[in-house]
Amino acid sequence: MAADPTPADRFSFGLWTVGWRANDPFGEPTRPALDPVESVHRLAELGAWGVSFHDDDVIPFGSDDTVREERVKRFRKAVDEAGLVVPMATTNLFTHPVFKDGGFTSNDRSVRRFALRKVLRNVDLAAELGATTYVLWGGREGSETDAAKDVRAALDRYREAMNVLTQYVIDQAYNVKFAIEPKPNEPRGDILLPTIGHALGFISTLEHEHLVGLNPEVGHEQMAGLNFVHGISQALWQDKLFHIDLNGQKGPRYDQDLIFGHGDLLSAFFLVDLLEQAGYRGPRHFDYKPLRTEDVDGVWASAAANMRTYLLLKERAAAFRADPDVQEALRAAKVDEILLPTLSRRESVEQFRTADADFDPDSAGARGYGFVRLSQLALEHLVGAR
Ligand SMILES: [Mn+2]
Repeated sequence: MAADPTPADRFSFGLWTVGWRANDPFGEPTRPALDPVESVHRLAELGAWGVSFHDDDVIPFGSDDTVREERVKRFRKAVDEAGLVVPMATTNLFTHPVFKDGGFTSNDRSVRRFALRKVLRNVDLAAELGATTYVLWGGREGSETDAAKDVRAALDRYREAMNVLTQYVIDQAYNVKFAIEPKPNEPRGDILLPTIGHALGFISTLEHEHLVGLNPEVGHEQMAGLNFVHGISQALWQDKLFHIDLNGQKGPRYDQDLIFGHGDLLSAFFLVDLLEQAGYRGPRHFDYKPLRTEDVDGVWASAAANMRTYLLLKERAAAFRADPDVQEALRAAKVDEILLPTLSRRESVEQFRTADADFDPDSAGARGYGFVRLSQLALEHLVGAR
């Protein structure tokens, strides 16, 4: 069975995940606040490699410079002592009431200016702590009523913010790239840049688009009923998978933030298979919430479960790929034939149009592809039946 996690696996956690006190819209917190210093040490002991943070996770909103410096120093010392890295940082533009109509796209210009300054300040801290990815989750960028938001103008303002931020990291010579995290809804009724596809389209309009990619989250795409493996495939195909948020979700409903694999397990299997096959080198970042029913011991059990599930799926996916029966089934299903260009090299369109005179659509239409056999082989490897 899978080995224990090590820093070589590049597992990272947000401070806000294990630190979530399990307050939900209907209930109070069920757990005490965790000291970020303790979280850092516990995550390192469990085999994690990195820790990420929102500005407000480390420095309480509204802190003066003295408190800010003291908190940053304390966090940095813990990270160094624990031997962790800080691969990613992000900004909280959603908790304080000032952001109730968004940060970058609030109708109120003074709020937009405040939000952008808050991000710039934390980008400085991210660079100082060595983070190379800066995530932007615009959870409050959106609306509940289409009467209230000029979406075309809001996208102009979103783009303006991204252009300012990318120009800033260029001017400061920071080794920082931005990763947009799409989500369809929650907390806003409808969030701007709701899916991987919307975000990719938006990024293509930016001044410094090479500095902006994606941080897709399993549950966010699945909330929209979309295939996460397909979305990640396209992000990889466009060299835009800068970071990834792993968790679990059971279809289109509220954002469940379950442990990775504890939602759509078959999709998680194919996701790990894809990331490993594609040679994705970024962090395997868990953005989940320990169940509200758990005590602090349960928090650490859930952190360990995320990493163990990934490693088990990685082992199962490798066994699937190595199985001669699978390799034969892949060939029979012509899975590798899609690698061949549809037109031959130097085949002109004129030649092409008159080629294949003997092709019989009826017999091609009658042939089975054998995808069921492949799918069942994958399932059998996943459950350990092979
Ligand atoms: Mn996330």
